[in-house]
Amino acid sequence: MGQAPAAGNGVLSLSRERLLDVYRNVLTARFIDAKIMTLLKQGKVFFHIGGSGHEIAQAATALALRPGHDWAYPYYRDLAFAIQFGYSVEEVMLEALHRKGGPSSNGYSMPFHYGHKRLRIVAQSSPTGTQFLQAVGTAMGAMKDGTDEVVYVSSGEGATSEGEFHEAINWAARGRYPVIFLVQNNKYAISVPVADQLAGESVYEIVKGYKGLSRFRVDGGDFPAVFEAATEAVALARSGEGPTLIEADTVRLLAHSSSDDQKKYRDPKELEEDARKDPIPRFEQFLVAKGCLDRDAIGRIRREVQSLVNDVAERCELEPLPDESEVTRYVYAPTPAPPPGDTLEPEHTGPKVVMVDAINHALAEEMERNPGMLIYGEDVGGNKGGVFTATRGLVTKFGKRRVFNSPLAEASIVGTAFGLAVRGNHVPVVEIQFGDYIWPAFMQIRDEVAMLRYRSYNEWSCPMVIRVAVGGYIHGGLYHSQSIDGFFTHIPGVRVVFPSNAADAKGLLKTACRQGDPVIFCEHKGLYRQSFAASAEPSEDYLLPFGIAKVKKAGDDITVVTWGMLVQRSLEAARKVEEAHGVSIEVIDLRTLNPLDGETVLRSVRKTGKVLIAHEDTLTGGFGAEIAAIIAAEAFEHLDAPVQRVAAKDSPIPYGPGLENAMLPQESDLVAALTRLTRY
Ligand SMILES: Cc1ncc(C[n+]2csc(CCOP(=O)(O)OP(=O)(O)O)c2C)c(N)n1
Ligand SMILES: [Mg+2]
Repeated sequence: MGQAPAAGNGVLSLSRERLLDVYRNVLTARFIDAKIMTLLKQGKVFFHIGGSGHEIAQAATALALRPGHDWAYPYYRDLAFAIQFGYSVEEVMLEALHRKGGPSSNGYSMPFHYGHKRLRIVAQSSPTGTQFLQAVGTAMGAMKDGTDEVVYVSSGEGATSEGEFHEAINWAARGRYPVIFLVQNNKYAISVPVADQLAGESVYEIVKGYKGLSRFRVDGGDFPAVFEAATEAVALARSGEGPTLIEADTVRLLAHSSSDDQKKYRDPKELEEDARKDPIPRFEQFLVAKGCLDRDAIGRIRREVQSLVNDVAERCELEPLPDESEVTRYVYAPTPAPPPGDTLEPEHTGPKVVMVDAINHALAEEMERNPGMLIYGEDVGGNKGGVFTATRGLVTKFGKRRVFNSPLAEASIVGTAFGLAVRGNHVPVVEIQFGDYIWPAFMQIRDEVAMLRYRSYNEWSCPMVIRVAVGGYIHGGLYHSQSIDGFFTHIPGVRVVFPSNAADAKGLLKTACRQGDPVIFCEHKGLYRQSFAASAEPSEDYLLPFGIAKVKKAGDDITVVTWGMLVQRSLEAARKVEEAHGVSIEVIDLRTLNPLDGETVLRSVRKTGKVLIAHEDTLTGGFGAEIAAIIAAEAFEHLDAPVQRVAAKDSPIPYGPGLENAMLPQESDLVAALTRLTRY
């Protein structure tokens, strides 16, 4: 561990052919940068972000890895890494020209967001820093699976200011996971100089307190130095010695991207200085000194690579563009599991079970069935079984390899789950202790988990279940009571499930564990041990498909559409209004919000002509607004009264019981709204 490892042995072992191959690859990356900037000027490409100046740091690290065996999370500036790892010029060009057939995305993602299933490059996104935790998750899976795979993840120095970077270093060092963090310090994050970015201007210094993390700081233009550091890091990772951070000092020879002009904020002298440090001429000198190249060979290879890049670009311009009719094709798995079909619901005959125990049993049954399923979260790995005991006994039954504690970090929980899920043999079922604290994970859910399938044109997917304890009526105050359904139903790519009773919770959770897609599984804390939410326990083979609402009570005059805690309150209110006004009220429990069973809602509204939508989440922007809009668009002619909504007031949830009751929707609010509807 140190500023740079002892030089020599690794590089000496490299054959002339391998060194020349690296030379061709770094030249390829450099010429692609130039070519794409030309295509941009011609209006054929819309975005470029180049790696010029970073090539040696990237290629030397890639050379130490085994493509297709090891995994990679390269960042947008990693063109030379991608090429050294196995990306072809054609594949880069197809993506730059947003054509069909690129390995990362088929034209759905921006260029330079690398992804390649065969090479195990996980399709990348744009947020700076989300990749770190994902890489840790993939490495965690590598260790759990007993492999010697190593995971590469990279970024610039700016991205290491993101909290997730530090969470990832902590998690990787704590578990000694085989991750190589390559931080390419080019001294700028767009226009922000490193002095404004990092305490001490070096991430190598910043991370020195993490026990279990090895560290190197290298000159990123010095091929032997980077290769030695990377080789050492790979050896440590493969032999179970844990993660390494390599900080490589680089120069950014181009503007940040095609949307930037660095002359606006960088001194010409500094730019000249950087140009003098260009790592490619330096590498040429190194190869000449080693006797691998002479001046003629340099000229010849440069001409060959240049014409290859030009020829491939010309060919790729003729390739077809993606089919616009497919624009929403891979938001979700082509076939959900289990496929929706028979809606027959058996009479459950097991002994009565409360909801939290039904959830516990569903988890145990699915763990038994799927050896790739893993359960983790805060307080999950001990005898407590999470703060609500939903996971109690599972660690004893399935062991610490499969049921374990996470650090207290929600982005870490979801980010690592992403990294586990992409391996293809694991289904992480993670717990977020309170919905109120899911927000650190929001970036991972919104920008990563929900989008992976879409952005990679179905090449990668992210099957996972995020179990979240939600809801109020428990004197939990502002931060232990929130409903989150309004936020998460707004996200294409994640399913949102919200059971109201034990039997549904069991059947839906078992289905969630077998979905190919990510699922937000909302568990209402107030229902966990409620006697009215207890049910006869469904048998082990019972699966409740998503998207099938339940008519809890048939009726002809008014429809109530509801879910979660308000199902029971709606049934009570309906009975009272039926008695008082001689009407008949139908109550529908949606059970899953995404997918939404719009058919059952519309069929009922067309029959009754009046509808009340009731939910616990706040009114404005709540999912009820969406249902009201669907009814207005699809069943307007059948309506005899304005669509009514009962929801929480647009306010935080206060602590004092009287205040809490005043804020959250009560049975009396439902009775009042239903009574209003009887008058039309
Ligand atoms: C979370 C997030 N915030 C802001 C951005 C916009 N952005 C893209 S790159 C970048 C600078 C990154 O700098 P650095 O990590 O040093 O990498 P470099 O581009 O210098 O290689 C910023 C601010 C983003 N993509 N994601
Ligand atoms: Mg930078």
